[in-house]
Amino acid sequence: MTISEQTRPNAKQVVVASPRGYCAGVDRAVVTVEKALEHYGPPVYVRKQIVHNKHVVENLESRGAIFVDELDEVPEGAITVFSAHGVAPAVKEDAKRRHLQTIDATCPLVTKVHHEAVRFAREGMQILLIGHGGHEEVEGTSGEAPENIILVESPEDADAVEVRDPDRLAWLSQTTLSVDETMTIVRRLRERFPNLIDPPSDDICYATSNRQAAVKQIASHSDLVIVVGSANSSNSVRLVEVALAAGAKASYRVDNAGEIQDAWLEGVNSVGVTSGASVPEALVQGVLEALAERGFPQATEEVLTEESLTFALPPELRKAVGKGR
Ligand code: 2E6
Ligand code: F3S
Repeated sequence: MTISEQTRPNAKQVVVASPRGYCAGVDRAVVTVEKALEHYGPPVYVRKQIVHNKHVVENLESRGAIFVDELDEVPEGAITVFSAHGVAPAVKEDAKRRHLQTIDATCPLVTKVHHEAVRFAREGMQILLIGHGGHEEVEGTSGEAPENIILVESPEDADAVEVRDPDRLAWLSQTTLSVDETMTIVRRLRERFPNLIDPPSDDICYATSNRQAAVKQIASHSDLVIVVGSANSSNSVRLVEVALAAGAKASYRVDNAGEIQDAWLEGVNSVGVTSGASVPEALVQGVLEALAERGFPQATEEVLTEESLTFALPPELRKAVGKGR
C-alpha cells in the first residue's frame, strides 16, 4: 500500500493507544514472583492470581509458581506471595498462624486506599466504598474496617444506601473503576449527603485514568477498538466500556490475537488497539501482527502522556535478596 492510499479518508488504519499495558504496580508484582522463584526456588505459592491476566499466570505457573484461592491450600512455612490487589488484615493474621513466609505484592496505591479506610474508620466515619462486589481489591479494603464500610456498586445503590449519620460520611473507591461512572455515583451520593467527605487523593489510580483517557482519544475515530486483557481484569473490561461511551462503533476484549473474529473486521477501516494494566506488551504486538496479516497497515501510536512511575520491590523480598530495586 502506498502512502497516499494510507492517508485517504477511507483507507485502513490501525492506531494503538499510549499509555497502555503494564502499570508500576503490576510490574512490581510480577517481578516479585519472578525474584522469589529465583531466590527461593520453586514452589512459590501465590494467594489468588498475582494480577488478573491469564497469560501472566500461566507463564509464572510454568516456572514453578502455585496459585491458590485460600491459605489453607499452602503447606506450613511455605513462601507465599499476596497478590497486587491486596488482602484483608484477617488474611495476614491467618498467614501468621500458619507460619507462612509472606511477601506482600499489594500495589502501594491499593495500600494507600487501605490506609484511608483505617483512618476514616478510626475517626468514627462511615465509608461508602464504590466498587465491584466480589472483586479481591474490594474484599481487601472492606476487611480493614468491616463495621464501617458499605459497598456502593451503582448509581441505584447510591440512591438507596442507608447510613448511620449523613454528616459523618466519606467515600473511597476501588482503583480500577471508570472515572466517569464513579463521578456520576459520587454526584448522586452528594445530592443526598451534601457533607460527604472526599478521599484525601484520587483512589482511581494514575494508570487506570491514563489508559481510559488514552482510549477515549482513539475511540472517537475508530470503527473498532480491540482491548487486550483478561475477562476478570476490572481495568481492562472498563476500557471496552469507555471506548464505546467515547464513540467507538464497536469494541471487544480479547486475551490474545487468536480470539479476534473475522466478522468484527468486516467493513472496518479504522481499528484502535489498547491493553489493560496487567497485559504484557507481547500480546498487543500479537494483535497488531494479526491485523497486518488481514491486510491492515502498520500501526501508528497516539501518545496521550508518558508514564515514569516505578515502585521498589516489597521490603521483605529486598531484604532476602540482599539488593535494592
Ligand atoms: C491491582 C490493583 C489494581 O481487576 P483489576 O483491574 O483490579 O486487576 P488487574 O490485575 O487486571 O490490573 C492491575 C491491578 C492490580 N489493578
Ligand atoms: Fe496499582 Fe493502579 Fe496498577 S492500583 S496495580 S497502579 S492499575
